[in-house]
Amino acid sequence: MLRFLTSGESHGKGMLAILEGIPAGLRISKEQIDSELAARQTGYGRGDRMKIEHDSVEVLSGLRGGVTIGSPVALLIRNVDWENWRDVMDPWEVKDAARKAAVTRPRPGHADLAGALKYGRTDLRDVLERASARDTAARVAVGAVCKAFLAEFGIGIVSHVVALGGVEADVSGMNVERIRELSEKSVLRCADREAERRMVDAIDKAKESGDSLGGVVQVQAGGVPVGLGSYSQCDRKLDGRLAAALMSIQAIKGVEIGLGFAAAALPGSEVHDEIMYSEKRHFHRRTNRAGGIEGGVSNGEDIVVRAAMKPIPTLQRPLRSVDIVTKEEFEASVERSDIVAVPAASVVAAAAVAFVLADAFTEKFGGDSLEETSRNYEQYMAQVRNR
Ligand code: EPS
Repeated sequence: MLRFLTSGESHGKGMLAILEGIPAGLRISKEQIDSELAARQTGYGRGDRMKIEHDSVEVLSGLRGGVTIGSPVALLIRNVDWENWRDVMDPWEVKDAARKAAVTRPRPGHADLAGALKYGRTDLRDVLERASARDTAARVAVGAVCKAFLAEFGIGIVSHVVALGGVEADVSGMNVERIRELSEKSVLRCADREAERRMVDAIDKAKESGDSLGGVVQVQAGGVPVGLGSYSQCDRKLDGRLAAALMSIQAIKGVEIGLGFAAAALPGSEVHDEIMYSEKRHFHRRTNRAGGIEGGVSNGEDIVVRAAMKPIPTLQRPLRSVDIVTKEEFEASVERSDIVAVPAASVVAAAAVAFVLADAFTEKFGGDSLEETSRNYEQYMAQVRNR
């Protein structure tokens, strides 16, 4: 079983992740992790911070010669912006001027107020630095290792933007490879060129009016064996674990699996997937409305999940708020911010899905070395094929 922790403040020295439980013997390249980190930084509508950062991983432990050795994998992404924030963020000494410039106006939609009350802080920076979506860089690094692990077993993950600012993409009739190819070339990680154009217009309009936009991302995982997760306990259900992982990404407000909310309005005959059998494809489904999961267990079809992201709460045209010291009404602080981070969220969502699948995979097949995991996997797959 896998677990990970992350640490780091947005303008501190860097973001750190420790991932434990990846079997020994997995080959990983720095380029694999860095290309995922770079993908997370792209996307039309991001703010100036992304011009400062060039995320790149430094591995502190767990690898020798590009191969995992079974010990915790520690992944560090340094914050370039730290140099500009030393006086404010130094762990030992914060300059007086920085103290005087304490943030006391909580921004609606952020963790600012609830966090300050919970942790007893008066400078909201103590809250917003950790609550920041900068942390998703660490989650993406973890996801990149998990993707490399899953790829050993033929599991591939693709993610893309399916809606932004109310504009919906149409990817019907496109296979996963086509979606991957088109979305990777898109400035919004969207496979529908026409929709992408209208999304860019919506972002330009939002920028002009000092507003921000949200959207929906979709993640699809192919090659997932039947039997990951379990119906036997609520905390082992694969759909519940995916939903928790996706909902924990900053600004995600809803998760759907397969038909999701649409299923609630349809008759059962249009929701469930009929079971078929052929020598070549073995047990399979005519449709995949369940999104590859039934009873909390993967059923061998592609896993399809979507996550809805709210518009970024930091607005250039700020909302009203109350100063936590003076209790006076103000317009919330204007911090430098993105207008849209939905394309980035699609990369983070894929990383979250990769972690959950890798966790469920190691839980099912065990193994301290890749060789042992592979042996267990092959035996199980042979057992399934013989049914
Ligand atoms: C974020 C605010 C912005 C974003 C940041 C998340 O950063 P800053 O306050 O430095 O301008 O750019 O995202 C990242 C730094 C990142 O790497 O994704 C926030 O408040 O959550």
